[in-house]
Amino acid sequence: MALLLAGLLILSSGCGKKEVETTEEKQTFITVGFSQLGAESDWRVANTESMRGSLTRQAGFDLIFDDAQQKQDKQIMAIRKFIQQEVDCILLAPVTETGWDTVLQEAKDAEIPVVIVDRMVDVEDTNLYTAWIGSDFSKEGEVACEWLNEFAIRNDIAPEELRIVDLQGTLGATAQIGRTSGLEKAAAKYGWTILDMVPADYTQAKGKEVMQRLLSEHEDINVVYAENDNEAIGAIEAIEESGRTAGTDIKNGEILVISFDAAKSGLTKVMEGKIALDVECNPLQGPEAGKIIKAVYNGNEFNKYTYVNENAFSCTDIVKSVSYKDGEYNITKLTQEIINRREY
Ligand code: GYE
Repeated sequence: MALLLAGLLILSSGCGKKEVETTEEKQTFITVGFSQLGAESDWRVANTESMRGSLTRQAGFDLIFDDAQQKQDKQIMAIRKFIQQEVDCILLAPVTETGWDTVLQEAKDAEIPVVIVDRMVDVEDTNLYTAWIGSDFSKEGEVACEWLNEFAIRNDIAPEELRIVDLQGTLGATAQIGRTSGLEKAAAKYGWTILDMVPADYTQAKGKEVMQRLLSEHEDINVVYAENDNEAIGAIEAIEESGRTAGTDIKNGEILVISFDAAKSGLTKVMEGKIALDVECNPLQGPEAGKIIKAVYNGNEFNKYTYVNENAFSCTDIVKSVSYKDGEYNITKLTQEIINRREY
């Protein structure tokens, strides 16, 4: 708990007489140690900003932020430091799922609640964390693939003619596991050809580098399944530099790009027709994190698992909705107005 002593000086003017009145006011803040995994993507930057913008002093929080530069050992070090600092709550956006049992047990022993955001942790005892807020990554993968299946049917493209490369996210991250498995399952179900699956760390630079290599190794690629916008943007650069075009006319040699996140940078490529489908992943988890931390702190009720709302955007209206395991999913035809309203 952090205490702030605020002194207020009221000075009255006139005749050299100075009246000083001091009021002392005690304010209590909930101290939150936030271990953010890195700053690899537009999504991540927006996620950090959302936390910073919600967990403010004005809202009653004292936020200690740590960027782990994509390294799990740095996250573990940060958590240990937060425990030493006796924070009221630890907020963790974990880089990968496994390897958290020991340090989360240490937090539990110190009676510090841990709220997980974005990706998940895979721990033996789910009581090692108090709550989780994030996305349904398997659903995102499934929606993307159902869209691709519908797209192929409506354009008269045989399943085996889809020759796909997967630019994966950071291996072992929940977002990667869900999106990759969505593709693997759909490829097995429909008979698509997966030419290659290569991790590209969710960054634009790696997305480009990996795509350059894949283009030189496989001349018949016609679908890129990029597991985030930054990888997709890098891949499009590589496609264009190789003299090919990103688009939806795969019968005439274009390469169809599917992406995830739907950040402004990705949506701009959708608008240009270079990303065919962008499945939204909502990084604005700050307000919900704030609510849950307050509820935990005050002993009020809260949901252990919270999924954020998400949509999907396409440059074509050939496929407006797809069915997935839990029902029907609407795909929005992107407009400039939607992009303009995008905060990140
Ligand atoms: O899609 C990607 C980021 O875990 C949901 O991580 C997140 C993913 C997001 O780097 O852009």
